[in-house]
Amino acid sequence: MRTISIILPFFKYKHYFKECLQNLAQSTFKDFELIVVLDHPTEDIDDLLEQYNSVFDMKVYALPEGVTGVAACRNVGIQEAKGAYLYFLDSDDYVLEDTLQNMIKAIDHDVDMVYGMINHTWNNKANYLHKIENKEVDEEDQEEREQQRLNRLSDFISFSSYEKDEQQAKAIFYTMDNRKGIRTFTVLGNLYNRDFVVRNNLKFNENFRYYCDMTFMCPLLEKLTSALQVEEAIYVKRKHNDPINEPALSQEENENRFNERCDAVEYTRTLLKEEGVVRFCLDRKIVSYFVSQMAKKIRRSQDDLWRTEYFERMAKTMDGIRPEVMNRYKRNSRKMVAYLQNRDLKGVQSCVRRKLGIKKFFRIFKNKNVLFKLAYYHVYSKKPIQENTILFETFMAKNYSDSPKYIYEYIAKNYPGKYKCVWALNDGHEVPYGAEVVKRFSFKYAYYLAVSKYFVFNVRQPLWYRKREGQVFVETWHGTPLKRLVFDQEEVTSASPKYKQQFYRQRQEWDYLVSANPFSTKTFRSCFMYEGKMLEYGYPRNDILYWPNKDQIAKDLRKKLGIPEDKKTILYAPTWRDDEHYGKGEYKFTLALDLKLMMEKLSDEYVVLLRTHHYIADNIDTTGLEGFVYNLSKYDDISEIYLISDICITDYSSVFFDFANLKRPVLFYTYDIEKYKNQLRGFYIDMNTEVPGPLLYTSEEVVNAILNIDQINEEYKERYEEFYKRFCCYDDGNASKHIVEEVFK
Ligand code: C2G
Repeated sequence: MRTISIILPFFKYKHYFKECLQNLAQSTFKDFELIVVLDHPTEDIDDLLEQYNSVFDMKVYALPEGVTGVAACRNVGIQEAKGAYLYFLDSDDYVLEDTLQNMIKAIDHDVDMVYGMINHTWNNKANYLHKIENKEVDEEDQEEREQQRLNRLSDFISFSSYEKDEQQAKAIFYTMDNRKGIRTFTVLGNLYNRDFVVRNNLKFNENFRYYCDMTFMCPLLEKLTSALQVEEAIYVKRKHNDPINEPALSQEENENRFNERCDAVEYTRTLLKEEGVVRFCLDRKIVSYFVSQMAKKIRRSQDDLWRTEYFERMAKTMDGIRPEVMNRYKRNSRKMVAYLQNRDLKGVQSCVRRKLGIKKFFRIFKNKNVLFKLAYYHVYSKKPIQENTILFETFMAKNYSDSPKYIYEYIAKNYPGKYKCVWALNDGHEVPYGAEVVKRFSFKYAYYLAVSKYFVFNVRQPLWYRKREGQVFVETWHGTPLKRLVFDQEEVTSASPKYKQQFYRQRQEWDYLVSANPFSTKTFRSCFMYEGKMLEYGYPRNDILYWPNKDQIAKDLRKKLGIPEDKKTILYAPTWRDDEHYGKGEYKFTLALDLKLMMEKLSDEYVVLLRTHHYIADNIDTTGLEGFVYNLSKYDDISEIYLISDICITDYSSVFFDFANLKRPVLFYTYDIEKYKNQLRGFYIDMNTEVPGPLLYTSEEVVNAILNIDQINEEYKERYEEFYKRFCCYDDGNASKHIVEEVFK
C-alpha cells in the first residue's frame, strides 16, 4: 500500500497541469499513487499523461457523461484511493520538493489529519521561489501577522474550549478560521487519514460547483479526534493572472454563484451539530462575507439583484446563524445583520454608508493623496467637458518625449490657438509652444482628466480614471513589441498580478491605438485584446528621423551635449528586467557592458552615449570614463539621440525598431537572452534570425563587432533590408499629421 494517494482533478488549462506534474515529479517523497480524474477536458492531454505514466504510479479515471465538477472528481479519487493518506491537489497549483516529505516525517502517531500551510502566488515555481528568496515577502510584516494570528488563536481556543480540546481547536482555527475569508475555505494543503475519511463516510456534495469544500471539510473537522500541524509543508495555490481568458473556479463569473454560496452553507449546517464550534465558524464566515463584501455590493453595485433577490436570499441564510456568533462583531456590523434579518434594506444601507464613510475618512487621514481622487469623482467629473482641451502624457509624466510630443508639436505649429494643450510632467519643466504643465496625480491633473475632451498618452491611463461620455482617448503606446505583452504573457512578474484584468478594462477606454507597422497591428490586437480603431501611419516619434533639417538638429544637439566633433558615437540603450526591482516602477540595472574595455579599444574613434530605460532607478557610475561615456539617461527624447548615434547597441528594447529607420548599424548585446526569453518574457520574433544585427554575448564580442562594423553591415545587409520593409514601412515623417487629421477632424 502506498503512503499517500494524491487526488488530482483535471478540467482545463493544460499548461498549468503540466507545471503541476513537473513539480510533483521533483518531490523528494515518492511513495504515492497519483489519481488523475478527468472532468471532460477539451484539450488534448494524452501526451502529458503518457509522459508521466512512467514517472508516477498513476491511475487515470474519467467522469461519466452527465457528471461534472471538482466535487465529483474528488469523490472518485476517494473511492479509488488505496493509500494510507489522501492529499487533494488542484491541477493549476503545485507542491514544493519537500512538502509531502515534511508531512510524512512529522507523523509519529496515528492522526486523522495533518495540516500544512497554503501560500498564494500568481506565478510559476521559479518565479515564486525567486520572490521568496528576494524577500519580496516582507519579513517584518510576516512577523506581525504571525503575532496577530497567535493572538487570535489564543482568543479562539479560550472561546471554543467548551467543546474541543486545544489541539483540535487549533486545527479548526488553522483550517477554517485563519484562512482568509470564506473564499479560501479549502481542503487543499492537508493530509487526511483515509481510514478516518471512509469510516465517517466523508464526501463532497456534487451539487456545488464552487463551494463543495465546506461540505467535506466541516463534518470532517467536527469528527476529528487528532490532528498535527506541519508549517513547513507548503501547498502553493496559484491565482490566475488572466481571469478574462483563463479564470480559475474562484474567478469564474456565474450568476448562480451567490445562491450556491448560500445553499452550500445551509446544506453544510445540516451535517453539523447545532451548538458545535464548527457550526460557529461556518456561521461566522458567512457573517464576515456579508458585512465585508456583500454589503458593499448592496450599496454600490449597478446590478439591482444585490438589493432584491440576493438580499432576500442572504437574509434567509442569515436567519439561521447561531446568536452567539454576533457577540464578537462590532456594533455597526451587529446592527447591519439585525437589519438584514428584519429585511430592512434601508437600515442595511445606512450601516454600510457609515462603515464605508469611516473607512474613507481613515484613508484620507493616512494618505492625503486620495483627496485629489475624491475631487475628481465628486467635483471635477460633474463639470462640463472642455471641447478644445487636450491632455498629453508620456511615460507617467517622466519626460517630454515620444509620440505625444510630436503630435503636440504638430498641433501647436499647425493649429495655433485652436486647442488648449496641457502636459503632465512631474518635474514641472516648461515645454515649447506654451502648453500648461501640471504634475501627475495632483488636483490640476485630476481636473484635466475629468474635463479634457482629448487625451494623448503613450502609457496606460491611471487606474482611477473613468472615461466620460464624449471624451476621446488616443493611446500611442511606446514601441513595436519584441517582448511579449499582457495577454500573450504567461507570467506577470513585475506588474500587479491583476495587470491583465486591469488592462482589459483600460483598453476598452481607448478610442484609437497607434501602430507603427502591420506587425504591431496584429500583435496589439492579440496582446491587448484590442478591438477598436487602429491608426496605422507609423510612429509620430519617428517623424523627426525623416525631417529635412534632421542633420542640422543633430549638429546642434552634439554641440549642446559637448560631444567632440571628430568622434563617432555608439548609443547603448538597454531595457529593464522584470525580476530586478526595488519597488513599484523602480528597477535595478547592473551594467554588464565593460565600458573600460570599450574605452581602451575604441576611444580613438568613438564615444559612448549611455541611455538607461526610464524605469531604471540606478545611476550608472561612469567615474574614470569621462570624455568617453556620456550619460544621457535623463535626456528627454531618445528620438533626438538617435539622430546623433552612428551605431545602436541594445538588448531587448524596442529602440531598434525605431532606430532602423535611419538604416544605421544595430548590435544586440544579449548576455542574458536565455533567461529573458524563457523565464521573464519571451519574444514575438526570433532574435536569432529576424533582427537586423548580430547577437553578442560578451563585451569582447561587442568591441570586435564595432571594430569590424563594415563587415557586419555587409553581412546583415539583406536581413536589414527585409527588416526595414517589414517594420519601418509606415514611417515617412508624416505620422503626426495623419493622426491629427484623423482624430481632431
Ligand atoms: N527607451 C529609452 N531608453 C532606453 C530604453 C527605452 O528611451 N534605454 C524608450 C524608447 O522609446 C523605447 C521605449 O522607451 O521604445 C520602450 O522601451 P522598451 O525598452 O522597449 O521597454 P518597455 O517600456 O517595456 O516597452 O511594445 C513595446 C513594449 O511595451 C516595451
